[in-house]
Amino acid sequence: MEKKTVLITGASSGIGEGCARKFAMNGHRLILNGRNQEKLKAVKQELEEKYRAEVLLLPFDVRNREVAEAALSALPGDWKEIDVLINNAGLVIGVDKEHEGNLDEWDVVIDTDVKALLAMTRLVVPGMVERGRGHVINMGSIAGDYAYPGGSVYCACKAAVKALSDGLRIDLVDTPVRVTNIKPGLVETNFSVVRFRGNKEAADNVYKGIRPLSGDDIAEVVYFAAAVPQHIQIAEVLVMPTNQATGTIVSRK
Ligand code: 8X3
Repeated sequence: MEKKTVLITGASSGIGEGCARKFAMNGHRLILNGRNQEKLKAVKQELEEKYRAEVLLLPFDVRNREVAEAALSALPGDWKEIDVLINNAGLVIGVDKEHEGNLDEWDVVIDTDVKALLAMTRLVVPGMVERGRGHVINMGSIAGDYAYPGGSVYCACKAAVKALSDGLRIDLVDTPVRVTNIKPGLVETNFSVVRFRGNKEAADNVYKGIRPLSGDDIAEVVYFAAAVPQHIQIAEVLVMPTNQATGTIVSRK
């Protein structure tokens, strides 16, 4: 694949960081977004030192639409010409029942997982259409395929990511711009720590007795989708550990 400019949201850890590493080691240049400036700087330093990658940091909260717009329009020169947008930033807070949870926390989840993904798409894709090249890779989830206990709002958000991906693919059908929805199952990242509001033990239990995927594993799939020849559009990929069968059926030894 020729050198691409790749914007990754939520790139300071987990799947986003894995994607940053995979694209960097293959010679692409990166625009890394995230809220944690210190972590982003550490990722940038690693990628520059190990892979001599060109890395630009765009630290902002994706929920802040004005800041996102200003940051993107202030990108220098041809850095504005984003070839691959990886809408990865996402989270869930809590495992509460739909009729019992905290609406303010769910606002944060919906604003990040759905509205910010849509805003980034709205800001970046017109340029792709104009230039006649581009690829939007959304981080969906197995959670978007069907709801599971304790996951109502998160599952709804990831179902929305699937619909937004399918809708965008329809809207772009007469352009060369591709749209991919990646749907991971169990991936061991900070995601579960946030889900369990910082309870590391509860988070660790999610991955007990099973070898979960890593952010780097998902990055392999993301990279594959980006690297296949232009006439191939990987529309969706559901990827989970070998000992996971569905969102709720997991074999633990
Ligand atoms: C997160 C994966 O298995 O917690 O998107 O739904 S899971």
